[in-house]
Amino acid sequence: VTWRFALEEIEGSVQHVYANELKERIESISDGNIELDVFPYGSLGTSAQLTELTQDGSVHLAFASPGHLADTIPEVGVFTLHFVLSDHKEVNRDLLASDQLLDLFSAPYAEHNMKLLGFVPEGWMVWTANKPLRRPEDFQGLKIRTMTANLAAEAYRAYGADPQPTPYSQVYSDLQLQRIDGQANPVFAIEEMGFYEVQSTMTFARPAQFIASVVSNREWYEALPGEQQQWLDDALAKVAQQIYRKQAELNESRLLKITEDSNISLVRLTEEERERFREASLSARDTYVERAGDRAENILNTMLDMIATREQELAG
Ligand code: 6CS
Repeated sequence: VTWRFALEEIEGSVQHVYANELKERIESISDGNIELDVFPYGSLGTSAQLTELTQDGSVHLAFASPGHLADTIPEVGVFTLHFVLSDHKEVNRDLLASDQLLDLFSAPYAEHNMKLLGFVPEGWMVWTANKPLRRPEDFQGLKIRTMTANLAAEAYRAYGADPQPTPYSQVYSDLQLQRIDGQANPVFAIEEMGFYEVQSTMTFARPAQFIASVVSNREWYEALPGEQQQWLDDALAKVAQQIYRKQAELNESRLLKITEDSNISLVRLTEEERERFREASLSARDTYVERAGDRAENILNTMLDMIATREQELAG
């Protein structure tokens, strides 16, 4: 049999590394009886189209980014909000790997015919533009590209920006043609998509991590023979551990490449500067709760509690 796995990123990306690790494990444990075909971004359509292909079973496994998926599953919009995650690596890692978090989202995904298999952190979002973005005021009127879901725009609307929802594949040309002024993505993506070639400044504010969800078609997953489902679950758990380290390495090495290849300026915000963004970001939480409803409110509050509890444990 063949399992089809669709990515929202190109070859060499974090998602591609993840998919190749999964492929190796599945093909080896099944003695080659299962073949895992990986489709990098560009082969099957936009992120929103990949989600549709997963829902109708044309692809079995896929990545789905909250910033695109929130039009279908508003609850995942929580990952587009700023300053929700901790400044402590361990806290975020434990949160994203926890069954408690997966459980919170399993019903919303299942209602849309998807089985949520895991969350994959891919690194801090870094802002690029043709100027430094040190204060919320610097976003005033800025045409910042956001992922395509309505909710994804709200974090930037809170800073006074003029968000431009845009599919991933169109970002480079829109920057080049100056139809947009800036965008946000982890470092590895800024490098492999070439965004640094058409922007003057990278601003490091650590507002949010880029977090992707790994999903499968629900009926496909449920109909898998028991042994195959176990293989998949085991392989996913192992790859989840590997990818955490790999994404950190990739983000580091790609930053070196960017600075070697270009004269882009790197701006790192101070804690005081970050604090002003944090305050300005809070109104977007209200918008999220208003639009996404009670279940979303519970998700946000539970996440904030989990983070605070873990931070206290670490401090004490
Ligand atoms: O910005 C985006 O749309 C995309 N960014 C990354 C790093 N992965 C997939 C996502 O669709």
